[in-house]
Amino acid sequence: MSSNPASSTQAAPRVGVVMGSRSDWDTMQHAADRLAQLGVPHEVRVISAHRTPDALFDYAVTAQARGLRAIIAGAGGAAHLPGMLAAKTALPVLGVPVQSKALNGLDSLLSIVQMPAGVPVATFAIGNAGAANAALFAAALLAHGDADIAAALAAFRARQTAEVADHDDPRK
Ligand code: RP5
Repeated sequence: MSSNPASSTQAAPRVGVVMGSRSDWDTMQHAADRLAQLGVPHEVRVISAHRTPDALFDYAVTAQARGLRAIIAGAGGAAHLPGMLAAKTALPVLGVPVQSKALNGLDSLLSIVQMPAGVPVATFAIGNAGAANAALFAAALLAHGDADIAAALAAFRARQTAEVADHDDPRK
């Protein structure tokens, strides 16, 4: 497995990044970008729980056999995509509430986080931060069995720490 970001969408995908609409891409690109930076092979798809339910079921039931190890699912409003994926796969599903226009994403958050016991969805923050953190979490899941991803994750954390220390005077 290479940690070269350029190879992260060419190797067999280990993480699926799915979203309910193309309109979610502005948010979900933060997950895909972070996976690419960490060299995590991934794929990106638009799949809607409401508009393409059969495609959702097919994606979920074939995901593990295709080699995916986690699914990051973003949706907004009545955000059923992460929960329905979790209902049809044993893979970890990482839910990203997309910020909706009507309710600023509180609807998305509650739709994703309030799963019934027995069908878990790991739920992240609303919007860009949630998408980026879902990618970091997926990388952490994979890092246990992949030294390259573990090293990329450690390097990212070290850079992040150094950037804060290097700019610790907010007036400069
Ligand atoms: C959800 O409805 C999608 O995840 C999106 O956040 C929201 C609005 O979708 P569009 O009407 O922009 O396609 O299913």
